[in-house]
Amino acid sequence: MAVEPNAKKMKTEDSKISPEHCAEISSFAGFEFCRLLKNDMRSKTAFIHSRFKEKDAVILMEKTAFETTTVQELLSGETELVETLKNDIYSTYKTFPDKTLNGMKTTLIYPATSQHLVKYSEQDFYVVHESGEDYNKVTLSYMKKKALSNQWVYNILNKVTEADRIVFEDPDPDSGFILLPDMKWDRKDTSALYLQAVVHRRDLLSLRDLHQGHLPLLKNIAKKGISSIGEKFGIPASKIRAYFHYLPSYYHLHIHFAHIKLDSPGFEADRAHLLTDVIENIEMKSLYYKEKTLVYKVREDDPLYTAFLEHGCIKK
Ligand code: G7M
Repeated sequence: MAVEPNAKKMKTEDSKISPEHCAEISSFAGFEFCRLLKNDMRSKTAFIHSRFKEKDAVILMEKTAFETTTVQELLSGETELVETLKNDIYSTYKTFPDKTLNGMKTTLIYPATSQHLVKYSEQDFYVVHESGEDYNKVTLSYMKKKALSNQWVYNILNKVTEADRIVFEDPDPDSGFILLPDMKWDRKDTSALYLQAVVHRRDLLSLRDLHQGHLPLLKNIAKKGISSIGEKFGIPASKIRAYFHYLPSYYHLHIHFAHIKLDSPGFEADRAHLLTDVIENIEMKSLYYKEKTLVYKVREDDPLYTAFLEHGCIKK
């Protein structure tokens, strides 16, 4: 794993890199297979529980989309074809291109916590109708107790990691943010562009915390996020959707910016809230997101599901 050269010099509590992340990993030597957590046929991703140096790891291996620039190279004598069917003018083949044209994307989470193992396992989901009161009584304490670490967010904000990937920054402590590629984007195909704007301020956990006092922040992100995507990638506002997730996976306010062509993960009706809608809703009613019943799905093995069940928010 590559680490920023000055990473180890950073001393502040919220800008550290764990020692495990300082090691370069260039193969799976030493990784032990534990079990397949999930095999997602749609995204062609395998989620694997592994052990490395006596600690848990989660590995996401994803078959990636073709690159327009290298497709031509596939049609060469180096590409081996093994016939699997032939009928009249139709035939199918297992295809084995050169390894440089056949890479997969791997995401490694190491050391992984039990929450990561839960997050990436196959599970049943249930629909929750979370009122403002449910949020205060149930969700908020869950967020505080069970939150995944925001360390990676603070590393970005402190320029400890991913500094070379920043697309745009407004450093203002109240209305500023950093716009950078989401870890899910390979940064090659701009029609699959997927960025996120991470706000500098640290007091906002999610959409639920927003009110009219945050309109300058939201409008600033909407305006500068879109204009910097136009300048850097030549993509117009009409091709971009900007949205929050509710619930998000990390409780530090961030907004997703995705190309309209991207079949974005988490763009379902029970997860995505468009930035423009959020701005308008707050303009009409400052406490809109404090009071609104928000509908989303929770996993059966998530402690939030049990908490909601006990609180009577889930109809079985
Ligand atoms: O669901 P939620 O709105 O919380 O989305 C969080 C997003 O953060 C996901 O789309 C992740 O792919 C992205 N993400 C997670 N991590 C740990 C990182 C990271 O270390 N760097 C970047 N650039 N994105 C990340």
